[in-house]
Amino acid sequence: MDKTKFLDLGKQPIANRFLSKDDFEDEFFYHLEVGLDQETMLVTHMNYVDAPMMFNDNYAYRGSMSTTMVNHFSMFSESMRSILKPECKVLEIGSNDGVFIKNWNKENTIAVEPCGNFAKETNELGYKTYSEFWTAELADRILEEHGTMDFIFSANCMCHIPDLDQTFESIAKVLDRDGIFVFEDPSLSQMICLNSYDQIYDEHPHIFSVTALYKILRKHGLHIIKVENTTVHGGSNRIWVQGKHANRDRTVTDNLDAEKILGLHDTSTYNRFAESVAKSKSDLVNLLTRCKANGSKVISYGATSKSTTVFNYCNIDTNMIDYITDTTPEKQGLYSPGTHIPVIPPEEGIDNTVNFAYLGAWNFSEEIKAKERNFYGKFITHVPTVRIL
Ligand code: DWN
Repeated sequence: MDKTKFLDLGKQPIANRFLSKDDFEDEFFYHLEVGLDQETMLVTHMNYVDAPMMFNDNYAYRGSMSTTMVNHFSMFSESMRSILKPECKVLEIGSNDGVFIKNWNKENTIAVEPCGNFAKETNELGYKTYSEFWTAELADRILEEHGTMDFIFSANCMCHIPDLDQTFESIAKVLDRDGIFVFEDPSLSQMICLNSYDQIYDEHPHIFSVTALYKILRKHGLHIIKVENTTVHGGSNRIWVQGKHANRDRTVTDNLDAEKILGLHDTSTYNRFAESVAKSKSDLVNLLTRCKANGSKVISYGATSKSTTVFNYCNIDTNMIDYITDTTPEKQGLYSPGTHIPVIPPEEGIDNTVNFAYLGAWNFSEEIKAKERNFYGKFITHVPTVRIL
């Protein structure tokens, strides 16, 4: 890959590794630099963090912690069942805590999840779950044990895998000739439009455009037949793929054209984005500094991988943010990666002493605002601009 660097997000930790005080001294950091692959137009890290450093038996991110995502996967499953035969064979790659496969029957559904703590949960639910990374060897084993798959699904996983060629080549092998492969990941267009640079962290080695995926998938005999632009996770694209030449609907050309108009083919777009990111940093630090100077209590809502990127890039620690609230048991009682802000349950941290809450989980702002309608303070966000809501 011939990559041209356009963004430097500085020294970053493992975004989802929440720590106890004893872990601070040996914490791992890497230099997060982002570039553009000149051949495929893929936006990707200049260097990748080794997968086992991020995905292991203590993985903290639990997909079912938001009703938004539970409903999102439930509605999508219902729509898929209406077009698939009842006995269709389903494979999910990156099944996390089962938030998607729980909508499918156990007999015809298998899953791949390298994080052992979650693979254990879905195996105990009765879903055959391979607790491994998706590789060509695993694909061959699945093909041998289960035959080809009618429906392969992957949410917030494909953009987590550095080697897309091996990944898509292996998927093409396991996908039935009449099968459908659907995956969804954050949209590069949305990141550029929302200035949501916090979509970039160790677990996201790539931020996908349809343009780049079209070029990469085609090398492996996979063809995009539909693109759905969804609002989840700060704006994602759901990509529908078939292994044979099939009639593609107009959403494919619409998205390819929209990306060209947005300037995703033009390196100056990425240089302007980097300038916007630098401005976002100074605006956020200035706002939080003013809040603290006025004696306000400022917290963060949602201990996200995204806010790990923001807090480490902007050097935001307990000097500006008193603590972070989060509903995930695996994160509570620990400290955030890199800048070591304590994480506590919302029921302990959201009260009338709080003047401002930075939206670490801004992608769930509607759900959060509905949940916290009695919140006395005000929310702060950085997307698309730094401001008090
Ligand atoms: O790609 C990924 C996405 C899907 O999830 C993973 N690599 C890592 C992770 O990224 P994230 O941590 O930025 O994701 P979320 O879904 O924005 O994280 C939301 C966090 O906020 C969770 O820890 C749960 C928490 N939360 C909360 O405390 N109160 C969420 C809601 C909706 C709430 O009301």
